[in-house]
Amino acid sequence: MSPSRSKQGGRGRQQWMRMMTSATFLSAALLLLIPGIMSTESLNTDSIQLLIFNSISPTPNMTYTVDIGYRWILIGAMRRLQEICPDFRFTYTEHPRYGPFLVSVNDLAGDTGKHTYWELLVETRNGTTIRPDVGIGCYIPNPKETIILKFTRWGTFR
Ligand code: B12
Repeated sequence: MSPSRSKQGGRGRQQWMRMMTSATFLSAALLLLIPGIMSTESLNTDSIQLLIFNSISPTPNMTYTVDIGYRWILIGAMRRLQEICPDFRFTYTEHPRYGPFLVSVNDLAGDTGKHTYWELLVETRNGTTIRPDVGIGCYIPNPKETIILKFTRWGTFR
């Protein structure tokens, strides 16, 4: 093999190595990007509505729309809404057995002394309104549902 040919062969190998290194870096970068691109949040196109309704004193209703991810629980969607919408606020207490109990919405709080609370209702996709038998920590909204948070009074239970 002549010296010049061996030089060319060396250059070819160098080029090939450079190509391989770039390809490896490109694949690694793609692998890093894919989880971001494929995240539930960016893939989702589903949303729910939240209707805030005061049945005790006449106050304008408020309606919010929030995108939801796959099988988010309601409190998760409410937290998401609170993050992106400064108009929407809520507080809750944590019951040791039942989980989160919704106490206030947009600064209006239920009051045990006055027998007032925020009731959780859901207008389903077929138009019927249900009263879920679980709270905001357990209910999993379906896309396109309207969650109704209704400020109301309770009667006598026991
Ligand atoms: C009375 C009662 C209420 C009253 C409580 C008023 C009060 N301060 O006394 C009111 C009307 C506010 C209420 C509301 C709701 N309730 Co209720 N409630 C009951 C009931 C009938 C008795 C509770 C009780 O007094 N226990 C005796 C005391 C000594 O024990 P306690 O642990 O201290 O009781 C407290 C908790 O039960 C708490 N509480 C009551 N309801 C709920 C619901 C949730 C999700 C949480 C976290 C806490 C909680 O309030 C009680 C008083 O502080 C129970 C059923 C039962 N037989 O137990 C359902 C029950 C606890 N409620 C239930 C539900 C679903 C709700 C609602 C979500 C209904 C709705 N769709 O709006 C809402 C809560 C909405 C919110 N704001 O988060 C479910 C909870 C099931 C679950 N695993 O999530 C139960 C078990 C009834 C059922 N469907 O089977 N409730």
